[in-house]
Amino acid sequence: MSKQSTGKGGETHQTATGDEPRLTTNQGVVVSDDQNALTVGHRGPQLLEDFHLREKITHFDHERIPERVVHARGYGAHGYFEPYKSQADLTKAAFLQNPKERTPVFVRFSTVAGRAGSFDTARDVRGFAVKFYTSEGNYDLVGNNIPVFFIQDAIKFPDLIHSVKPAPDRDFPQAQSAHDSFWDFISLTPESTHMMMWVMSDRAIPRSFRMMDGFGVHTFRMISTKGDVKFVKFHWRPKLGALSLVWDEAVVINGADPDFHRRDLWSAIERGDFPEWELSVQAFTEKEAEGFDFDVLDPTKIVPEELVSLRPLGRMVLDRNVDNFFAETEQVAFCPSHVVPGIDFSNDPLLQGRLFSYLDTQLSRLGSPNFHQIPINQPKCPFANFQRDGHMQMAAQQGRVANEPSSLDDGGPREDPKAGFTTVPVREEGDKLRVRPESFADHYTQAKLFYKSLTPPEQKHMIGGFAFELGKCQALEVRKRMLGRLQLVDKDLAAQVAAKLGMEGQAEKLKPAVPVGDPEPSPAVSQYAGFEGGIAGKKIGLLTTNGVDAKVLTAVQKGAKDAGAVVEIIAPKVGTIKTSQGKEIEPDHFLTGAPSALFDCVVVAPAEGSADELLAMPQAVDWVRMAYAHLKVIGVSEAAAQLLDRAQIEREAEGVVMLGKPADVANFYETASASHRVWQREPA
Ligand code: HDD
Repeated sequence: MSKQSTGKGGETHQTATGDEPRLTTNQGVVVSDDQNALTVGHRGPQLLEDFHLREKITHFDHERIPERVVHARGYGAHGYFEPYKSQADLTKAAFLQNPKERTPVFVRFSTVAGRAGSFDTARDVRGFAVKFYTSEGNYDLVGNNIPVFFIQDAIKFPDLIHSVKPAPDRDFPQAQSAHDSFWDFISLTPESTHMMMWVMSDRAIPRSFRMMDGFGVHTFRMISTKGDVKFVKFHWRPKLGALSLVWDEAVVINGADPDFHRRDLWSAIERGDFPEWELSVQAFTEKEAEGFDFDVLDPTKIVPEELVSLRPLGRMVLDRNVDNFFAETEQVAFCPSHVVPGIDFSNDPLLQGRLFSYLDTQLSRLGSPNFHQIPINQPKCPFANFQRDGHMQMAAQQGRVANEPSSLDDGGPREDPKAGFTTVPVREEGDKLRVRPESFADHYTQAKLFYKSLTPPEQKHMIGGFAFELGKCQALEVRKRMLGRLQLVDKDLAAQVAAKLGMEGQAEKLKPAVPVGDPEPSPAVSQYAGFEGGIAGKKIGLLTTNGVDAKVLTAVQKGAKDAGAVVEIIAPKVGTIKTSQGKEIEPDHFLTGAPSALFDCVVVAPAEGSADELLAMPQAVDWVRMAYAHLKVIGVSEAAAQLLDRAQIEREAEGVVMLGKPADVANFYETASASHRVWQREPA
């Protein structure tokens, strides 16, 4: 028996009413039926002449472009930069002159190793790339959240990245460095030692993009309006402070919300809580640099802030989410070679290699030398030259002349020696050589400086980081070599990592190329040494049940609002609940969908008499237990005290605040503000 279809797309058919634009092909032809392909009869073969079907499917087939070879997973937002005052004595860059002039920016944060579909809270360096659309052309400051790098010469970049990426035969592990080829490469590359201290520290598991430092890493140059030249190092510092997750929390979040960081940034901007950073530089002369006991051209070195202090230049605010992720965040093309008059490069060999690599990568990724015409990449100032044609040329340039000099077309663009970009005329001479400067040879002194400058909890986390990663590295000789490197940094650090690996006394004996110094600590590199308190930008999870005490709820919400934080409500089940005063509220989460790892501090306050409902749920006990293990401040109403008992947490434990009455909520906030986490609770 033959079946008959309606031929009209059934219930999904939504035809135009006249108010909305009509659905058309890319040629503008109105489509009459977008539900069914053109067939012969009701159940017959499809026809090649169905141009709408072919156009639609062909476009779909080509929707993906090659993802970035590194920094594939990222998230971006728009905003602005404004200088505090004119910085003319340091740089003539137009965007740093007028405090009344806002320069639009686009920022993309990223992880390095994972693919575009990997997860957000992997242990990894974070990219921090800023495009300033200045009145003198686009300036890209393409940095990271860590101020040093793994290697000193760009020629090693492909090896570094191949070592961290999934093994080519089996295509795992994904988005992580805890595996043999990475640690083998690192242990054979002593210059990476300083960077590895940072990557094994809390810096590699940031709490939020909004709570991350950024660094230009290399030494650049700035040129003042008078022509004076200085070396500079760029620093971004977040208003909310540079804060991190604890490792186990990061692991849980990867499963519970792989989009944790992008959701966090997007939501903050949507609710009008605009993240902000201060841009500073360390500025010093070439002469001063000669006096430092490290080479400022070596990207594995910081300039300690005790040596050259930060000079604040201005602030950046991110206040607008993208309209379209692909068009903007995916297609944005950053190149360290995009500089403006007043900013110039140094001879850092890593930077010099990058100046080539990024333009090349954009050509392959975006498929055309016209990638600057994509709206997100276009300068917002006028731009004109005689470059023509190429794939996806969007401009229809006019006139018969496409060259200069030319006497046939007087109106064409011409160079301007006064306003144009000029390179600092640095004198260079020497033999052509493939060498590593001897001034780059000290790989351990600054690694030691970093370790010495951390607070005890931070040191403990780093030891845990090394032990975890090396524990995943199966090659014994690699572990021994790495322990040998750590011994050169700090004997106690090496011993503690070795103890965790059960490898006491097995470190390989290694000799540094030059004697290791004994540096003074630099508290500025610690995230928590100077913690000033507060919970602005953080998230409080309130676990409750139907009938929640309206007074407690209001007190928790008010406390959060006053502190610039937000509260999310978690109920045992999906669906609306009522407060004790009968008001209906829509919880943000249901319990199994929102482990406490997603929140910075938690409150457990079930409705009067409904603690049993939570007690009956193992997830609720886990929720509290996990919050405790992740060193979070926990507020507990009397009704929920039994949950603490069930989770084997003492009521008097550090960071546990009993909420006998709504007024105790103030105490909860005071405790939560005092310290980023309850470090005293960490196991010895
Ligand atoms: Fe890189 C992307 C940062 C060294 C080659 N890099 C990329 C991004 C950031 C950085 C933030 C993502 C930009 C975006 O969001 O689109 N890279 C750094 C920093 C480095 C560094 C701070 C050292 C100080 N990179 C580096 C070297 C090379 C590259 C030495 C090559 C020789 N990087 C690339 C690239 C990428 C890239 C392959 C991939 C996608 C892209 O450029 O646009 O060209």
